[in-house]
Order: sequence, then structure tokens, then C-alpha cells
Amino acid sequence: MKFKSMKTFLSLLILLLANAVTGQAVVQIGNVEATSVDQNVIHLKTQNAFIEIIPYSQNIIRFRIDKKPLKKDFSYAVTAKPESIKANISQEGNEIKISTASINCVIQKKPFSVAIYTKDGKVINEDAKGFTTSWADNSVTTYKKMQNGERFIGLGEKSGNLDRKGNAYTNWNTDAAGYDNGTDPLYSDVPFYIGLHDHLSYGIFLDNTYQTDFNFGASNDIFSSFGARGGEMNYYFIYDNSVAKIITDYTWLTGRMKMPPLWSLGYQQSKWSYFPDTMVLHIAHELRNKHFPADGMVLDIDYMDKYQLFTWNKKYFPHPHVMTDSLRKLGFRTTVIVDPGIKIAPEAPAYQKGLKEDVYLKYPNGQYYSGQVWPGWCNFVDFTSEKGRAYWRSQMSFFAKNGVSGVWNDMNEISTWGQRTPNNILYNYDGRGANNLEGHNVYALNMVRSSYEGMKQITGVRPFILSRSGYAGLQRYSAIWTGDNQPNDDHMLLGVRLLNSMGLSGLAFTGMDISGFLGNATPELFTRWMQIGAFMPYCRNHKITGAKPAEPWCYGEDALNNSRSYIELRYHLLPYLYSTFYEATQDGLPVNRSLAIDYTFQDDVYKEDFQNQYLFGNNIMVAPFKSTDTKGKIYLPANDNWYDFYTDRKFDGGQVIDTKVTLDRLPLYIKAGSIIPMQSLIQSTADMPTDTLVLQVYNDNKANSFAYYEDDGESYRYQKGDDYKRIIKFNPRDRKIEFSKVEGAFVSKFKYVKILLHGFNDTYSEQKQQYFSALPYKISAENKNGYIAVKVIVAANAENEFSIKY
Ligand code: NBV
Repeated sequence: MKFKSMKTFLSLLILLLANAVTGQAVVQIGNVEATSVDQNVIHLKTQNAFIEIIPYSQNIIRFRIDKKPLKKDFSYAVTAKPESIKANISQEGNEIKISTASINCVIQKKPFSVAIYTKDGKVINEDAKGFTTSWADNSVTTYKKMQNGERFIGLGEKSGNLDRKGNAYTNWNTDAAGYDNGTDPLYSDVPFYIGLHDHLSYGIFLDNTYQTDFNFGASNDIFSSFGARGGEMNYYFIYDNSVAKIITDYTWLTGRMKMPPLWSLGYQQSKWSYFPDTMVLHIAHELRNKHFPADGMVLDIDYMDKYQLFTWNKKYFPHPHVMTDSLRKLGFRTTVIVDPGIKIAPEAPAYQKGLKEDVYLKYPNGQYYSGQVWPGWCNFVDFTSEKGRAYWRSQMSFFAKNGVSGVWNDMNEISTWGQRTPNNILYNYDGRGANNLEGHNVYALNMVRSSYEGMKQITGVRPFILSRSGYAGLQRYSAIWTGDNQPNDDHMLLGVRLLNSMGLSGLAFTGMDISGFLGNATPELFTRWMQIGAFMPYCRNHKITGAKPAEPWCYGEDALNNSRSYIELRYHLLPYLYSTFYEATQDGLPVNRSLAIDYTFQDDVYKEDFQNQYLFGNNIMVAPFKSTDTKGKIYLPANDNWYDFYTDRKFDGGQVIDTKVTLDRLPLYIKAGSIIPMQSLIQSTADMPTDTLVLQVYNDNKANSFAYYEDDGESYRYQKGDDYKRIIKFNPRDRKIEFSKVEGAFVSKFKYVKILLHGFNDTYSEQKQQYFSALPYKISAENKNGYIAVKVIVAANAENEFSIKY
């Protein structure tokens, strides 16, 4: 429907006058007065609002609501266009019905309110009676009825419990150094959560870059609500039949990560700061001398000349390229920190270029916004303008030409001394113009977008980008870490929950500073944190300046040995981890998976004792404990069975077990039926493992499969088919391990596959090994530590499908 402009104008005027006259403190959305449908989009005019309802896919409906006529559509987060589906739209009396293949949405007209049902009539989500959507001044809020037993999970980097029921949160990207379990907001925001009740799950993504507020029944038991302090109510309702599918739908909307460079999955050594260059090389050598596998050295702010961006401190780093080359020869890649503030130094070429290209944020009177950070007074690139991003992209050549492979984006909330960026800063907002209230939350997203695109363009290979702050969609460009955490056990476990929550919110590549940034850890805490760190997507040990040395050998022999064996395990698991990252690029599922993803309606998952447990990929369950714990309880989720990783003892799922906790072991459980690909130990991903891929297969009576993935680990050729994909199936019914035909042109680095069978001993005697028949492949079998090992000699590209009978 097109509103005639005069009519629109008049209704708006009447509305404004009415509110002014009655002095209404809260403006309700009111009754629907006009309805029309234009190419699958439903346009409504209520007494007080303009509405568009857009069926986005069979599972997603978008709602746009504003007091003013809706502006031209724009989003930094959403990259998907509505699918061309045919929704069924009908009107009867006071109701408008929109049905897609998976949901029925019913709009009441008096007053406007929304209810969404499954196809068999169960309520998934509905506006709270008498509340629906309303405005308090410029803040808009939508109120949803609190369903019986409803839980809420996700919402990105939020402290607190896995189940967010009873709490309220706000999104305003903040430098929250030293935050605690109750601190809110933190560094980044993803205004997307998942609601769960009655075996139904749905997602709500509020795409609004103003400060947004979420209330999951805090001080009330009538509603959950979400809202923004400006702009339009713009939310996507997602329904699907599992949490995993909702994450896939959400990342369909906001994009998925690209394959990371393989080296970025190795261990990274960081400190504020390693200098001079000889120190950086010394640490790298020490890691090698101590046989501590590692792939990255990270340079913090002291590599710069007086913290001035795009400079090197000539005294400490006279020949940066020589240093990065030497590191590369040792199997290390270099990551450097960048801050968004560029020192006001008229003589500095990078600053001058920024002036010339007019890239800095300004006040309305044209004066540059300046704030104080490390280098003193700085101007800040407006990353929401194309020219700002172009400037930054070209500046990335400064790093690329010096052999840097990773760019770590710090302080990008924006954080300045004094913390607050003034509200009257103007952002270009890609030509639309915005003040700080609207621009602040997407500053970091656009910064890392430019870092990513610049490094990619200049080097032609996959860059590693790390960010502290961000907004929905960050996963397209960058990994994220949880900022300045504290060196204590509670913080370590809080960090685990933060990563799990970010994983529920589309961010697959996450990490936290191992051992706690803000001070010294005990050897025990260091050990436990390193072990958990081995099971985090981004594995970096980082420490504040002034703290005691924190490299793995600084906490004594036991700590060194107990942490090294877990980093070694991570390197053994790289084929598994890399394939898991591939899954993230395909369906958006995170690497660290809260148990709420697969075991959504099992109450134990949300109990305080168990809420930190997670799956690393699809098959390995990690049970994090404090460094001081000597015993504990572990929940083994129902619907699956579990193997103790260390003993191969099999447990039925659906029970709580008691466990002894010691510092040499991080409790790990393998899902029965799993196939876990592993490789020989290497000290860096620059080294080649041996030519045998080991498949650890854990017996079960349920079939299972693993999507194995390989590519060259650094280029974008995989996007053109130069990759290696093969589905490996465990088929207990036919007693077979089945290998699908290889897809892709890449030649695997493994020539042989060796299969280790766990939990088969009771059923299959040694004699029965003669049934392993996979001719023309040659098989040899050995008995080792209670599991059967089968070596299958497979030519590197035995491309066709084959199976091995056991
Ligand atoms: O660049 C110094 C630090 C860095 O080590 C840390 O990881 C960031 O979160 N950076 C914050 C600035 C510190 C401000 C006190």
C-alpha cells in the first residue's frame, strides 16, 4: 500500500499533536486502520505506527514498526535478502493470517498484536496481552508473553547464567576491563536470543544499532521484552525445530565465517608487550626448545613508536620484516595490535593521509572529534563511511609488507580515556548519517570489516582478524576475545559461559585470555586454564604488562607438562578442529557448543553445576572444573552414550556421575558413535604431520557420520573447489566404516587411514578381525591398550567410495 504523502503527513501530525496534548508517557501502537499487501509484504497503518511484515523465509518473519513512515531499508548485520517464498496471506474480521510452510502468524488488529503458531496450532510466541509494542519517548519496546517454563539463552557476550530467565541486559559496547559475573554491558553486542518452552524453540534478532534492552522476566513474570532507545522496532522472528537449526537460520541472515588460516588454530603466545624483536624471537625459540607446540607470536602496543599507529618503534624493531621472516622460519606467524585512534600528528604520513581523505569522525560543526588514548590526543576513522574503510584497507599494506599475518583490533568500542564518546559525534553510516547513539555499536564491526578486507585484498591469503568489540554479523570478518578478564577460577568458568553464549549467537571463532589478563595466576589455575584453552576456538595466552612472566614454563615443571600435553592433544586434533570450523562456515554452528544446543530440553543442562559443560565440535564433551576442585559431578546428557576419554569406559547418558578431579586431567567425554580424525604430533601447522590420518571410532548401536574437510589452510582456492570433502560413516548395523566419494580437487596430505576402534572388544574378538575386508586395500591389525587398531592402507586419493567391514 502506498500512503499518499499528504495523508501520511496529516496522520503523523495528528499523532504528534495527540501525544503532545494528552502528554502520554507511553504511546501504544493502537488499532490497525489500514492494511495492504504488496508483493508478499504486508503494510499496516495503526493509530500510532507504520508497520511492515515481511515473510523472509519459510522459518523467518521480519517485523518493522515505527512511529514515522519507515525509512529505506538498511542493515550492517543482515546480508540475506528475503527468499521468494509464497506466503499465504488472508484477512478475516479482526485477523490477518500469514502462513508459510513452517509457521502460522496471526495478527490481531484491535489492537495490533502478533502471535506465532506451529502448523499444528501450538503457540510459539505471542505479544503480551495489553502490552504489544509501545514507545516511551524515543525508546521502543515489544513485550512478549512469558510462556510456562520459558528459558532464554544466547544474547552474545553476556555474563551470568546459561539460562537468562529473570535477568535484564543492555547492549552498549563498553570497555569493561576487570568485569565480573554480573557486569553488563561488556565489549560486544549481538541482540539475538533463543527462547525455549514446551519443546519449542525460536529466535529473536533485534536489528537495531542503538542501545538495546532485553528483559527476560526481570522483576516481572508476565513478559519478556526487547527494545531500543531509538530507531525502529526491527526484529526477525525465527522458528525452527532445533536450536542448531535456529543458529543456522540466524547465520543465514547475518552471514557466516570464512575458513580461518590453519595457523590461527594453533597455540598463540601473547603479552603486553614482547619487545624488542630479540625478545620476541627468544620466546619463540623457547617454545620450540621446550617442545611446546605453537603457531603465533602476538605483538601488543609497544611495537609502535610512542603508540602511534602505522609505525614501528625503530629502536626495538629496526627490521620488522627480518623478525617476521625469522619467526616464519621457526613456524610462527605474527599478529599485531591496532587501535582505532590515530595520533593527531600533522607530520605523520598516516595521519596526514587520513586528513586528506577526510576520514575522521566529526562534530556537527565540522570539527574533528578527538579523544585521548595511548598516543595522546587522537582522531578516529569513521569506519561507517566507505572512504574511511578504503583508507583503512589501504593502510593494511603497512602490516602486510612487514610480513604480519594477523591484525588484532583493540579498544574499538570506542574506548578512550574517560570512556564516553559524545552523543553529538556524526557517523556517515553509509550515507544515511547517524549520531553516536546510532553509530557507536557498529563502529567495531566496520573496523574489523576494513581490516579483514584490506588484509585479504593486499595479501591474497586468509588473514587472521581478532576483535574486542562488535555487533551481529562480526563472524563474517573476525574472531573475538572476551577482553580484560581476571586471573581467578570463577572468571575462567565465566569465560567458558561467555564463549558458549557467543557460540549460540553466531560467533564461532572465540577465545579468552588464558590464565586471566589482569594479574598473576597460580600454577594450578594456569594449568587448568591452558587445558580448557586447548578446547577453545582461539587459543591464546595473554597477560597484562607488569604481571609476572606468564609463558608456559614460568609456573614450574608440573604446570608446563600438564598444559603442554593438552596443547599437544589440540595439535593431534587439528583435522577434527579444522573440519569443525568448516562446519561453521557452512551452517554457522559454533566450535564450542553449549549443551543447550543438542540437549535443549534436559533440565540438568541449565543447573549451576553443569551449565559450563560444552561440546568441542560435535563429539568431545568438556567438563571444566576449577583449579581448586578435587572432586565434582558431571552430567552425561541423555539420548547419547559417553566414553571416558582416558579409560574408554562407557557410560549410559542421562545420568550424573561423580568424578575425581586432578590437575593432570581435564575431564573429557566422547559421544558414543563418534568418528574423530587425528594426526601425528607437530610443533607448528607449518610442519607436515605423518602421512597417516587416524580415525578414532567409538562404538555405539546408533549410526553416525563425520564430515571430514581439508584444504591448503591458507588460500581462498577452497572457494573454487580446491578442497577435500568426504563423509565418513559409522554403520553399526552393517558393521562398516563407510567412506563417501571425495568431493573437491584438493589432494589430501594423508596417504593412509588408520582406524582405532574403541569399545568394540566385548563384541568382537580378535578372531573376528578377519572380517575386516576392504580389498583392494591392505589391512593390518594390532591390539593396543584395549582397543583394536586397524591400519588401512589407502592410496592418498582413493577417491571413490569404499567401506571397511569390521
Ligand atoms: O594494548 C594493551 C591492552 C591489551 O593488552 C588488552 O588485551 C586489551 O584488552 N589493551 C586492552 C589496552 C589496555 C588499556 C588499559
